[in-house]
Amino acid sequence: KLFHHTIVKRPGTTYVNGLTTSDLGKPILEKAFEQHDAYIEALKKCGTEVTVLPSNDQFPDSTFVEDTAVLTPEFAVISNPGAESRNGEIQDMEPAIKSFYDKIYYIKAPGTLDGGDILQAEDHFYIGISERTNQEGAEQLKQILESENYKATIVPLQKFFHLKTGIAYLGNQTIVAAGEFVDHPDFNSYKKIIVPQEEEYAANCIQVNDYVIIPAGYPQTKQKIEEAGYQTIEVDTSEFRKLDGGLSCLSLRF
Ligand code: CIR
Repeated sequence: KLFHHTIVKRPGTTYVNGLTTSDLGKPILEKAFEQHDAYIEALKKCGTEVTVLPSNDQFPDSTFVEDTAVLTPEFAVISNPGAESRNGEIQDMEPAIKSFYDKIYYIKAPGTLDGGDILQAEDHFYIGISERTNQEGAEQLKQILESENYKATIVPLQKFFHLKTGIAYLGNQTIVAAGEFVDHPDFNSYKKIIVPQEEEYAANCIQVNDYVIIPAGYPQTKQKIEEAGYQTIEVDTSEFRKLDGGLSCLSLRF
């Protein structure tokens, strides 16, 4: 699979007021800006053309663009974010997505869905049911995907925030799995790179063309991914982690 484009959105000055369940403290804004710059550089190094959208201070969490859409080579699905304070983010994203896609579907209320709950492994999508994505939203997406000849499996989450908080797909039938996904029956047919519990955050990594971008500071996971034959790029995401954000959340890749 080849990714040509990525979309990111600058964090704004209200970023520090975003939603979080972690107790890691307030993000340091300057550092978040620097880390975001480095993230963009990594996406460029992977060979993608990066569209950088301006920040919008009305939405503190809007740098986490992944939650606003599900993109495939053929069509886009605009999500319906499950957090009240984030729902309006889709209005900013729509024009950007329309500039790349003619065919656009929408998740509609009462269905809610965050893109962070959607994992694509070749032609098979996994749709997590979480605090943000409800059964109705998951079923709407499943129907859209099946009507476009993709496969879709709905996966209720036990503990993870989003599906992709605990799992990534690296191509070659290989997944990176942590916590509840290590022995999850839905993922048993894949080759697994297992993330040790103390490095759980590193399960949210992204394969972009010839590289796997991983968060900095998780040496065991880095080593395992390299031993599996991948080249890695480390990006420090400490200030995004403070708001429950991982590497995947910061971009849309297509
Ligand atoms: C939120 O609570 O919505 C943001 N602070 C973090 C979103 C992270 N997104 C993701 O995992 N896809």
